[in-house]
Amino acid sequence: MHFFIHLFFQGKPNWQGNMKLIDLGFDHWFEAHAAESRKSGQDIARVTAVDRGAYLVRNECREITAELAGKFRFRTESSADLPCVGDWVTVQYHNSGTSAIIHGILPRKTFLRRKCAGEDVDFQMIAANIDTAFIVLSCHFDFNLRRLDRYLVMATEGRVEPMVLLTKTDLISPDELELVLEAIRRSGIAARVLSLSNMTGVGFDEFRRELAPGRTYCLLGSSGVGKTTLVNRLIGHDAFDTKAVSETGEGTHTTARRQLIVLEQGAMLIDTPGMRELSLLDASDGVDQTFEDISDLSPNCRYTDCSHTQEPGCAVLAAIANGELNEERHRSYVKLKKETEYHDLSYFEKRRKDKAFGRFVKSAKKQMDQKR
Ligand SMILES: Nc1nc2c(ncn2[C@@H]2O[C@H](COP(=O)(O)OP(=O)(O)OP(=O)(O)O)[C@@H](O)[C@H]2O)c(=O)[nH]1
Ligand SMILES: [Mg+2]
Ligand SMILES: [Zn+2]
Repeated sequence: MHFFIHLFFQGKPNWQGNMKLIDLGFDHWFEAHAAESRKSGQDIARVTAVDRGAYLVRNECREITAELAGKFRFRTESSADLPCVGDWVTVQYHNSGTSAIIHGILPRKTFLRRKCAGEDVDFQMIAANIDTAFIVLSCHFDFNLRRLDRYLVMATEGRVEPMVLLTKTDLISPDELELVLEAIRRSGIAARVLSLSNMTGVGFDEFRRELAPGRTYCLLGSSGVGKTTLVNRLIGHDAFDTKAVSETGEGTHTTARRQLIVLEQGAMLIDTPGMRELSLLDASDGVDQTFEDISDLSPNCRYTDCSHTQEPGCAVLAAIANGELNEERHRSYVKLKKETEYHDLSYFEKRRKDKAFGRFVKSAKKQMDQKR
């Protein structure tokens, strides 16, 4: 319960009073899908926070606590089947509208998800129904093009527009910043890039102008890059905790949970805890779309199933040889493609086995019933 009191308090500065669902991002697309999902007596709300099975949802007039209906316990095969921050859900209100039961999740227009950390091969939902994801990198300690590729794939796979946001520009010289921007351009990354300093405020207004009313944004990136500092700057005071980091940015984790806030000018923003690892699952298409320069070449390869690693007549390898394609970028592509395909195999194999086991249990039960 403490968690919620905390959130209510933090939510106050952005309190908007009466809103419409459309102000929270509920557009025609969701409206059309709600017609199919909503049963009579149910309302629509948006999930603003999740904490170990407890939820906060927001509707036209307030933010309230919510619980999952019992059926979720039996009908979830993957954690991706549970509501996450940003989801639109069907709810039933109780206690004169001060609490809710979540009955269903509306289809997700876009999503951000990764493979959960560790051995387990399952999805971890990061957020749903995000319009633009800011991939936040500190140009001081954290800048790494290969890591950026991963985030770009995650966003692209989930149909979220990615934008790169370089922070802490006060810690490097303008020339060094120019080199960083140049490296991004040379690497073939097509996403837009913004840079700013939370300390001096340079670049902040340009960033703020990107945030449009009724749209939902998400801040992604390693711990310590300044995501929450940026949120506080937008709100205008220190509503959320931030913490100083070591030179390498390691060993810190200040933000503990994902949370959707509504900014004064009407944009919605989700801050997320820094990610230590970002592994991909079911993201093969996202890899191809992110590395469009490489997938555009592949029709010219001799073999249709060319992996672009060693095959004779490979147009991609030819482009590297004649300097048209960045070799590092190609290496990143091959690595990410292999990684997602490897995880996909074990994920779908496990699902297949689970299904087969389910069928076995069912038929065994039937036989027992018949014997009785
Ligand atoms: N010099 C400099 N320091 C910054 C800037 N932005 C943030 N910081 C500092 O970086 C530290 C980490 O900032 P946070 O906002 O907590 O980082 P975060 O990305 O939210 O980290 P997690 O919540 O752990 O994911 C704090 O000490 C901030 O004051 C910046 O633009 N320049
Ligand atoms: Mg934070
Ligand atoms: Zn090829």
